[in-house]
Amino acid sequence: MTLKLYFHPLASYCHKVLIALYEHDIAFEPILVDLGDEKSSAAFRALWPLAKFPVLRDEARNCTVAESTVIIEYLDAYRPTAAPFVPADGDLAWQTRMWDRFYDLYVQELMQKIVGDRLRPAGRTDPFGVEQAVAQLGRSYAMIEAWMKSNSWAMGDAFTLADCAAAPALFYANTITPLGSEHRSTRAYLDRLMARPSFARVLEEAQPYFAMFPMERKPQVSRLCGHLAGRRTRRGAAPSCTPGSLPSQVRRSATPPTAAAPQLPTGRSWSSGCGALPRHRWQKRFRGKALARRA
Ligand SMILES: N[C@@H](CCC(=O)N[C@@H](CS)C(=O)NCC(=O)O)C(=O)O
Repeated sequence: MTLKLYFHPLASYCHKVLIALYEHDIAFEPILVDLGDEKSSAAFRALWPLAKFPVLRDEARNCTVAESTVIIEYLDAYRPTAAPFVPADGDLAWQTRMWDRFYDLYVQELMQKIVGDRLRPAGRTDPFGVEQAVAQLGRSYAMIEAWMKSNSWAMGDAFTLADCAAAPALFYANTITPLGSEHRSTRAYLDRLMARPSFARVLEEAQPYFAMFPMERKPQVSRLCGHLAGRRTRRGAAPSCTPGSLPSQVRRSATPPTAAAPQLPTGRSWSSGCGALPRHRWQKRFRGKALARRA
């Protein structure tokens, strides 16, 4: 096993890469990073001082690859399959990268802005920034809705890098700013994503950690399926997202969660992004330089 993935099961950018790995059954060793644990955190910082996950380590090629999009492009290059995540055709390639950027920057980052505001110390929150993020998210939803009226996946018929980005971004965004009745096609798209075996498996593995999500509304794998119960996806399969109703091929291939949900001491919470960090540590991070950098 030469690939190691440093990740956290709750982290949305990690979900993006896990989807790609599970799509093509690429073997890897999962290494759960607990930023709240000195040893785990120090080992990760030694590898990637920015301490942002996911990070892929390819021992055979002696490469450390960071950034979810870059990791997926790396998999295309060094674990090639018949269905690359970025199509070979030049026009399809730039469009795929454009939608990948769209979902990262105009769905995922906005969602993280809204969630991250919850973690700021009293008096240091950014209500105007959150208001702007919610408004921008509404514009992004409208764009997705228009596109998804006539497409199965972000790039049409093929499942690409852009869908890997869209799945966790829409899943968490829908938790905090639910898609409405005017977003029927987007909801159906999210439903298709959640029914996709690769993402269903990621969600199943993330489920033990959902209680750590720092908003009143916790992520629920079944929520969208409930709304769409009985509907058929374009692929013909009825949505099945709850772990109990996972497609059989997922149940077969799903290894037990790489690590059982760690016994987290009380007070441990979600970090600025999505990793687990004890409450006192993320409070410290917002002081002094760290606060200036992040504000
Ligand atoms: N642009 C990066 C974003 C990575 C990122 O923000 N990761 C979050 C988890 S979803 C993280 O590491 N959070 C931990 C922290 O900020 O302390 C990517 O695409 O990989």
